[in-house]
Amino acid sequence: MNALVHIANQFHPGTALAITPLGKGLINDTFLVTAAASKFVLQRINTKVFADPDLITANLIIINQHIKQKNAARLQIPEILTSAAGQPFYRDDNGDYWRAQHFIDHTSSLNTLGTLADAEQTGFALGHFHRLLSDLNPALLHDTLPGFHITPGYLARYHEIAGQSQRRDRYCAEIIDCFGRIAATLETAKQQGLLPMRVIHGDPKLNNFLFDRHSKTIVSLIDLDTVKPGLVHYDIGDCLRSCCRHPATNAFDLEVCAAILEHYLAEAKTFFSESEYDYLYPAIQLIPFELGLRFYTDYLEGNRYFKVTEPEQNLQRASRQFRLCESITAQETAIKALIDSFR
Ligand code: ADP
Ligand code: GN1
Ligand code: MG
Repeated sequence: MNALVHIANQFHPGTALAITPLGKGLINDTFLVTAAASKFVLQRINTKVFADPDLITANLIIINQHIKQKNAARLQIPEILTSAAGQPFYRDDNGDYWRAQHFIDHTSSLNTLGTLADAEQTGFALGHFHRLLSDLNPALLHDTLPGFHITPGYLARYHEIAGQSQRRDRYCAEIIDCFGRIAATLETAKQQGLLPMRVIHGDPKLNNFLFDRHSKTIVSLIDLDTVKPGLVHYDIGDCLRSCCRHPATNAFDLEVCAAILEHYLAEAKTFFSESEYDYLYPAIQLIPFELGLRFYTDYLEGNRYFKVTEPEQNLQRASRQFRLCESITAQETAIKALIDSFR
């Protein structure tokens, strides 16, 4: 605790009253610091995952400036705090990289959707985020996590590890054998010039949207470490897989999907191309498969990437994503019809 107070003091000297863990992140460590007159968010960036956190900070500064100059922006992103040494980060004696951000007060993040109105808000907010950044040249941003969302890369890694690991789960192995054929769908379309590189969030799962407690509207999108050039399809697939999975059955909820997509596309239609519509279904199917593959490979490797509280947790997480992918596949015709109704 003393070490944390010392670190918090680098951003807000002398006044930390309480420091409590925040969120359920699987990569970084996040804390809420309560000071006498304000609150702020303190995060230790996992440098085993993000090898060069300075790149994250540089991207955040660029997108913050870009969004700020828009008159009609309906989303804010948290401001980065400067340390006593005048830097947007602090390196502690262990070499750990810490950063601090303004706390956006009177907001909540949801782990499961409450109402369809929440789903509509989520679709709108992701579409608005993409729209606000649609005129920012993605080449200006750094690649903070090379290989992120490149499914063929995860599949190749899985095959490498599966050959060496003592562990094996029959269901997961069969799903990967069956769905491995879809792994390259988005990357091939990208290489063929069918899908353009844009500025993406990278991790727009439900609990990274902040809802205003009173109006129930989304006021901010947070957890911006993976903002970088990429396909908006990674984001759409990731948002839908996190919002549409029924927690008990792992079934894909078409009604929630409809609410999100309708409101996403109402924003995104200003920049969306025909082939971007064509690849919506493949993305919705691919991203849960990809996440299942990432969780399962990490389980085989001994849980080195995603935090776990017990050794089989990444296996359970993988199974849930694979069940979701199966449910999406079973509803392919209905999902495609829904997408066509929005063109
Ligand atoms: P993690 O990588 O741990 O998911 P996040 O940046 O998503 O890190 O933060 C975890 C949680 O902390 C969020 O889900 C949200 O509830 C809260 N939070 C993070 N940053 C802010 C902020 N700037 N303002 C208000 N709440 C925040
Ligand atoms: C990781 O740490 P968190 O929960 O924000 C992961 C995402 C996964 C998510 C699954 C950089 O994000 O890709 O979708 O876990 N982030 C990274 O819960 O790998
Ligand atoms: Mg988060």
